[in-house]
Amino acid sequence: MSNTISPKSNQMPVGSVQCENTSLNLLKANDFVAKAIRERLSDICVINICSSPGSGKTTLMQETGKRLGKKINIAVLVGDPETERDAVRMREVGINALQIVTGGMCHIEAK
Ligand SMILES: Nc1nc2c(ncn2[C@@H]2O[C@H](COP(=O)(O)OP(=O)(O)OP(=O)(O)O)[C@@H](O)[C@H]2O)c(=O)[nH]1
Ligand SMILES: [Mg+2]
Repeated sequence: MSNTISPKSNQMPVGSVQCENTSLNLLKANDFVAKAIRERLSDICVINICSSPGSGKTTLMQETGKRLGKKINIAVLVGDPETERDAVRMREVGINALQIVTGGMCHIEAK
């Protein structure tokens, strides 16, 4: 975070230490929830696919579904800032998919 202040601002600079602590607390809370989820899913193979927008994640899952869908149970949780389009694309090849629409957020937290 920048420490620069606009000439017209009467705000104090934002200290980097405070920001780091805030981030750490948020991450700790996320880790706590994530651990509980991992324990509940301990008998399931869970794979996190994360990459740049448009890099082929949904296509990869569609092709995986076509090739392995009849041999193993596949379910997908898909996150997107808007729309259900990716879940629809996966359902089209027979994958059970649930879309998490974040409403603008570009990441998904454990809860
Ligand atoms: N040439 C080529 N195109 C690909 C490949 N994989 C995906 N595409 C194309 O790249 C575009 C984006 O693919 P998606 O699977 O929608 O990418 P995504 O990562 O799910 O995109 P977002 O959900 O928007 O982040 C589509 O037009 C795909 O057809 C590939 O291996 N080769
Ligand atoms: Mg996609």
